[in-house]
Amino acid sequence: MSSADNRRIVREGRRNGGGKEKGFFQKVHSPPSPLNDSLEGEIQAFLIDEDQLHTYDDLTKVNPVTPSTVLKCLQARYSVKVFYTHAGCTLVALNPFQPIPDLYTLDVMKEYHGAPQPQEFKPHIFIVAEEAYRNVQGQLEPVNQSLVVSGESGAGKTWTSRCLMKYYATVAASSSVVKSQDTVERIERRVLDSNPIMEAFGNACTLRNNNSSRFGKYIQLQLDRCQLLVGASVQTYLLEKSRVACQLANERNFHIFYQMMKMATDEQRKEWKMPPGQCFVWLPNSEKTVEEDCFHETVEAMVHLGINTERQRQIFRILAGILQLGNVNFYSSTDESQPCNLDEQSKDFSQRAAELLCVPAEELQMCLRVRMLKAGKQSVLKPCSQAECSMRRDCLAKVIYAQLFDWLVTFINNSICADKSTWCNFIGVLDVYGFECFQINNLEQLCINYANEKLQQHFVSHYLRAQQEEYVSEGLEWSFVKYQDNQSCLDLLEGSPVSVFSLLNEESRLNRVSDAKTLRVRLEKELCDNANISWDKFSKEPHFTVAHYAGKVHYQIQGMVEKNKDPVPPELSSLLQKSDNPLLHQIFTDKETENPTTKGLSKVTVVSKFKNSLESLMKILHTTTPHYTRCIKPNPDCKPLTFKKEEVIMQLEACGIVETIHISAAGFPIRIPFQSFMQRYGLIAKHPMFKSGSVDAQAGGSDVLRRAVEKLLSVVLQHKAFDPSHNLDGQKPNSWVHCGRTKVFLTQLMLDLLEDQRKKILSQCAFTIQCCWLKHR
Ligand code: AD9
Ligand code: MG
Repeated sequence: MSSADNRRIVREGRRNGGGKEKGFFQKVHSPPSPLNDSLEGEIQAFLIDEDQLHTYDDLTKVNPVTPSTVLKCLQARYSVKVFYTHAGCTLVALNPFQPIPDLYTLDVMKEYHGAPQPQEFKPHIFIVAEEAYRNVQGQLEPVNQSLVVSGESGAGKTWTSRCLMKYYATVAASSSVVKSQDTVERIERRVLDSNPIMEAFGNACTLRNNNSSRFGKYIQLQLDRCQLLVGASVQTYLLEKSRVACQLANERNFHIFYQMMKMATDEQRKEWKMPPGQCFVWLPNSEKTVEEDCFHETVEAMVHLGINTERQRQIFRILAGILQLGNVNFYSSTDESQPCNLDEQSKDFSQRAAELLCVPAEELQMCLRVRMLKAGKQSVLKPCSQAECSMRRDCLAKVIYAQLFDWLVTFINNSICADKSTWCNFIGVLDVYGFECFQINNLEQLCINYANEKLQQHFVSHYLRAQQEEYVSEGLEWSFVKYQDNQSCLDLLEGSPVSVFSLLNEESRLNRVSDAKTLRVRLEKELCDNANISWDKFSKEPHFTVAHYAGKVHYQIQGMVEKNKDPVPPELSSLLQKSDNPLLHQIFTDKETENPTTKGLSKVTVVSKFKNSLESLMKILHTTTPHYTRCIKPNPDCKPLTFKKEEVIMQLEACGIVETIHISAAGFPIRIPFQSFMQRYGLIAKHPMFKSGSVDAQAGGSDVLRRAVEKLLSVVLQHKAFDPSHNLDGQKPNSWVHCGRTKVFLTQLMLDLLEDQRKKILSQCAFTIQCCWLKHR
């Protein structure tokens, strides 16, 4: 347990709903039923009233807790348009796939924010938001919070993240304004406006989701001493830049290109060299209309963030230049010593690309077709094959786009980040790409699924394992609830000394023409002991299969090493540095200055960079109090209000929701170290009501402290906290509270009781002081 954990009351989750419902609060030690049980059969044996299923707002109240009973309950709620349900420490959010009026209005926000006990309201993402917000102040010391939103592609993570940001921008709105060259904006406006920009540049229409995030994002909302929002910072993870130059059938490029194409004025079209009717190879499926094709919203957000008109012009010219590049084709020359040819059309497109990117046209054509080889001090020019030319063209587009995206993120950060002296705590919102399993998966999916494994591990280790291990180490009677640990999958992917990543990196560093078969053989030979990897012996393509926590994924090996090296030919970098487009010039010059040794050719592999950035993220997450929201996609076709049992149960199973419910239902969500407990509640012991009690609030030494805590608790419980209206429902007090070796473990109900009492005593004291003061005046 980290030291941060010892400083605070650890709210492992929301209130333990099971504790309130008579007859439902019980320790459930039986392991969850296997998935392949007959669903209908189990549902027959359901012990709770089926007509009332939709009223169960916490799955810990369901009895028995099995995948099928949980499923049935969620389905009943979905059918009456109830989309949020608590599952102990986790909030389950079902995607309605249609706007729900009145669910996220300003009034609803105010209601949850203003409520003394928002947990008593209907489950909602705003409860999670509010709990994190109140937790920042903590009962002892302020603690940073993280809202971890997970789920598969299209489940609703980005939507949920936006709701959370809107909530804080509303309830924590400060009056601070930020100025930049041309604009003065309120900070909340700017923070919210970072979304449409990042989504325009980083999201795309995929087979799973019309607005799929193709990058990961962790946004820290910075709060000042008064808990007002004074700024934010964004960290992004691995943009899927390959999409710029290659889109799967029925998928699209990033939204921003379609926004430009569809919404440009005649004047802009002229400037961007996009005559009406012009087809661009890199803009497939442009006839498809999605809500996100909203150019003016992107431009408006740019203005609010302080991107002035000239900068916008530079950005759009770069993007238009990329599109022109995609229409350039190469044809092998009959004479191998000569560079590939361009037909007339391709010459035109490369000419336009050069004009838009503000680089010399001749030089651009040369860089795409001829490679410079260094032999000692001499340089030799070597014509590239047709395939190599296409690769260089794609590489140029990808590197420009990725650098432009990074520049935008840096700009956004400069525009919204508060000065360190003005904020003291943060609430982080994590929205990463969901688990992906396509017919063909490559390095991109390997990284995305690895990120999801890391998050699942964070959840498992923070909640499922840590909570149970702590019960045992603190001497509580506890039977372990089994859960699926994904450590061996992570060992396979990132472990040492040998793992998929280490072998991939070794192959990438060896400067030889990458051979998929060699990597395939090495993986099989060196990782055969790990049960999470397998191979289909009859497959023609070299591949490997990983058993992820969320399912098996087949990864194609062809091209993986090259993608991992992600080389940028130095000729291309130097060409871009010469650009007369000030933005392009700046981003490539800055890049070179940052990393002078690599001379434009990044030596750090993609997986190493990604692994490092995820490790930093995990470190941050471990220092914060996490709140988990599991988004569920109720059907694969994104159809409104359609609930497919098979689809949902797979997701519930994959994220271990049943185990979570078992542990939450039987556990004590709040733990407080003895010392902190006495500091906060010791004053209750001094109340005249406890005349007989000689509890020493300042007691020291762990045994003495423990006895003091026990005594305090027993008197509080004996007096039912002085208030006969506190109905204990005949429950034994020890189902509310347990003293461990170093900490007190409480249900939410017990904490509420203590808090009520403390408040009463404090107000009595204030009243007495006021009376004395008036008397002596
Ligand atoms: V991915 O991993 O980025 O591909 P997400 O982020 O999980 O995915 P997203 O938030 O983009 O999914 O949600 C997909 C679509 O579902 C949205 O575009 C909305 O049309 C729809 N959605 C999601 N949540 C809600 C909601 N609470 N109410 C209404 C919703 N519609
Ligand atoms: Mg998303």
